[in-house]
Amino acid sequence: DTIETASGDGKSLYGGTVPLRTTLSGSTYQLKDATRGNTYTGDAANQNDLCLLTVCLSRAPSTVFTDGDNHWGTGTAADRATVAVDAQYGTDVTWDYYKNVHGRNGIADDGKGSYNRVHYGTRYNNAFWDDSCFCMTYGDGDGTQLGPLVSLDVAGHEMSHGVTSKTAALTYSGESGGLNEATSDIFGTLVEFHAANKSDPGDYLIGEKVVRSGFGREALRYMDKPSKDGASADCWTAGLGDLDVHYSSGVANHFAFLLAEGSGTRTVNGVGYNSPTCDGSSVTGIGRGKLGAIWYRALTVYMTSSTDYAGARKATLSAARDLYGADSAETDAVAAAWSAVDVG
Ligand code: ASN
Ligand code: ZN
Ligand code: CA
Repeated sequence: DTIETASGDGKSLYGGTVPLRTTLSGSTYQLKDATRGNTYTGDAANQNDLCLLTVCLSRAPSTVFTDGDNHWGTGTAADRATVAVDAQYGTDVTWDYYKNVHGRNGIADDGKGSYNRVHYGTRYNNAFWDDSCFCMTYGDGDGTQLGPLVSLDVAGHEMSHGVTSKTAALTYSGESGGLNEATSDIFGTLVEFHAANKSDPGDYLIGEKVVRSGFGREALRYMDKPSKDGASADCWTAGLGDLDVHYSSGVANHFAFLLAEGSGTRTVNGVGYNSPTCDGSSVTGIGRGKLGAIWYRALTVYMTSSTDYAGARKATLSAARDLYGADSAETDAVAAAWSAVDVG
C-alpha cells in the first residue's frame, strides 16, 4: 500500500472544527501526522496501565484511530473519535508553538513526535505526560466534576512536562516542583493563546473548558490570583516548598501574569482579571511573547533540577539580560514582578 500525508478536518469537543494532517494508508486514513514527527492519537479502550514506580506490567493500548473519509468526529463526547480530534489538535498546536516561537523541534528537540492515548480508564479525572513511553494519556473525566481532559491548556501543560524533563529537569517536589508545575501552566497558557482558536480563546485560567458544574468553580487554577482556587499561594513565604507542587506553582504563575500583563484590573479576550501584588507595588506588563521568551531561555539555559524560587529569579534575570540587555525595561520588569510576589 502507498502511504501519503493528507489534509482532513475534525469536529472537536472544545475547539470547533479544526484542520488535521493525517496519513493515508491504502484506502484508510490514520490519525497520524508525518509533518509533526508522526505524532498520532490512539484509543486506550478504557483500560489502565498497571505500573509499579517506573516498571509497567501491562499498558493500556494506543490503537491508532482510523477513518474512511478524513472528516473526523462528530463534536460530541459520545463519539469516541471526537476527543481524539482534540488530543491530536492539542498536540499539533503545542508542536507549532514550540517550533514557531522557540525554534524547538518537538518535545525532545529531535524532530520526533509523541503519541496520545484517549479514553484512558473509566471516569478518569486526570491527564499525564509519561517520559518512559514519550506519550500523553487523557482521561474522560467523571462527567460531574470534569469532562474529557483534552483542552488546549491541559494538552500544552502536560506536554510541557516533557520539555522540562528534557531541559532543566526540575525535581517534582519542593520549590523546584512548584516551578516545574508553573512552567507547564505558563506554556500551556501560551499554547492556548498561540492557537487563537475562536471556540477556546486564550486566557489565564487553567482547565476552564474541562471543569463541569459539580467542580464548584470555573477553572482548575488562576494565574492572576492563584489563591482563588482555595489552595495555591500568591506570594512566596518560607515553607512554600511544603505545599503540593500544584499549589506552590501559584507564586510563579502569579509572577508570569504580572510580567506579561501587569498588576491591577484588566480584560483580555473578554475575561476580566484582578492581579494584586504582595508588596503593594504596581507592575507594568511586557506582554506574553516576552514572558515566553524569557521563561523558555531560563528553563533551557539557566535552570537545573534543584532550582528554587531564588534561583528562578536569577535564571529569568540572566535570560532577560541575554535577550534584551542589562539596562532594558524588560530586565527591570522581571525584577519588579519577582519582588511583587515576595521573591526578592
Ligand atoms: N495532571 C497532572 C499534572 O500534570 C498529573 C500529575 O500529577 N503530574 O500535574
Ligand atoms: Zn502538571
Ligand atoms: Ca485556559
